[in-house]
Amino acid sequence: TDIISSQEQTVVEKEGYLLKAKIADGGKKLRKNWSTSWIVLTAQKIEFYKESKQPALVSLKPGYKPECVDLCGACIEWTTEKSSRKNVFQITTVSGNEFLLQSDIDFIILDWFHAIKNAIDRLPKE
Ligand code: I3P
Repeated sequence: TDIISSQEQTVVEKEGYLLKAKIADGGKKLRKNWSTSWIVLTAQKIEFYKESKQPALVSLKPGYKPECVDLCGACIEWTTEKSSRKNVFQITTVSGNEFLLQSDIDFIILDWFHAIKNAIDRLPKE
């Protein structure tokens, strides 16, 4: 079904650290800058938190907002062309934001790929 309850929207499906590089914002190319990010996946979105040994505390700081990625209509695909690193996939949002995510550890990046792909596939396309 297309109807996602408000409870489902806030349930964390997966969270953990990955390397992240944002390579486009609203269709405009950005200089690639890899950094470790704490990533939180819920039914409709991904939140990227700045690296911290205590991500939960960072998120409690007044005014701190993670970068939020709307997965509705987004695309996810493996890429070997956009990085010299192994195990890289790209998420492209409807708004033209592009993110690369990477882990050297095969099962970690595979789990993330499938979790995000499943979330996208469950959502309405726009
Ligand atoms: C970039 C940096 C990135 C690299 C990128 C370089 O240089 O070394 O790590 O991407 O390659 O341009 P700078 O720090 O000077 O911006 P990968 O690690 O993903 O290969 P690219 O230009 O081929 O994307």
